[in-house]
Amino acid sequence: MSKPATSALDKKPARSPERDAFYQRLLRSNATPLWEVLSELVPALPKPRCVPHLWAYDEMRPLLLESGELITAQEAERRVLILENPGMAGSSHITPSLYAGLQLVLPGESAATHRHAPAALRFVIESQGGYTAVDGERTTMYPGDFIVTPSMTYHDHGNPGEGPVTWMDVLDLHLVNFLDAGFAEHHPQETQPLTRRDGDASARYGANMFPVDYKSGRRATPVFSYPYTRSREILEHMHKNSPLDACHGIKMRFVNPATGGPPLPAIATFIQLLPRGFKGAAHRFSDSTIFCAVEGAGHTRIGDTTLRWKQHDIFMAPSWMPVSHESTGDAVLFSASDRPLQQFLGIWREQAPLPA
Ligand code: 1HN
Repeated sequence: MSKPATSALDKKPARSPERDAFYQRLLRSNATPLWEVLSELVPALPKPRCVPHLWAYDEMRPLLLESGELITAQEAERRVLILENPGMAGSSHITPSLYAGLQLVLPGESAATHRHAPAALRFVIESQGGYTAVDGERTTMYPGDFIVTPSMTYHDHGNPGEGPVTWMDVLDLHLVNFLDAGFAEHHPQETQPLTRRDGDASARYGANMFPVDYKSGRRATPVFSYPYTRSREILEHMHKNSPLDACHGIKMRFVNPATGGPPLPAIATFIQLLPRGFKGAAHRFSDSTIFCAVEGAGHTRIGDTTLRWKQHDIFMAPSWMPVSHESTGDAVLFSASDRPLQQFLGIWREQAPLPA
């Protein structure tokens, strides 16, 4: 009988007292046999430690508000509840590469200006007049807005409005720390001076025109904010004027208008409409993904787990597990993953739809 064309690298050689004694001696020379660890180092398929999980906003919001009674934004630097994947408890991971948290800024509060090597995105959940300032420009936050803070840009937040301001933060800090390339510092002023007026970046770079002398010095998008009013309008337009994708419904990718690539070098972001009664086909992808329900309700099957979500819930799907979405009413999902990094490395994979 001939061997199959491919076979997994998961066979381990037998152990013996002589071999074990040799392995022990190797350790003293800071060496170890590859054949004992090969299958873990080079798995035949992804073996995610992360598990599918959902954080219900109904459960998280009271906890977030409770944190607001215990600590000020000022004392905390950032008042955030980290969303920890139960499969990677204690490590501040929501996916193998990404960190996510829920941040609260109460009326009258501000969070001091700082900058750091990790890039961040905010996905706004509640805001009546909250703002984030990036590189000398303030952006007012509205629910559903997607806002970026590129690596090493000074940023601060504030809430001069009425109710609490909350959003989801996603940062690529684990990638930065893995590379031992983390740097961070405060701005000399708690609130950075404003050098451009609200809307400047969007006027300069977000209108299908660029200043003629624009030089792209960095890979991150020069547009800080992707307002939900616009993305929702586009989803509606696409829904009326193009067929639904069997897996994704109507799904759009946010872009850096200077490159056509992702808004941040290592993080891709998407927004998708699952029209009322949508029953999506199963598919899988190698980028573990964070989802946030912007509108509506539905459920997502991830492997053997069914996660029921409604507006403002956050959930994650680990690498390569079959995913299928269903919506009850019209629903909108925002999502984020390390896809650009995997694509840069040439390792990103997708099967969409999965063969039945
Ligand atoms: C950070 O700077 C923010 O600026 C939020 O709002 C979360 C988590 C880790 C490190 C820096 C922010 C963060 C963070």
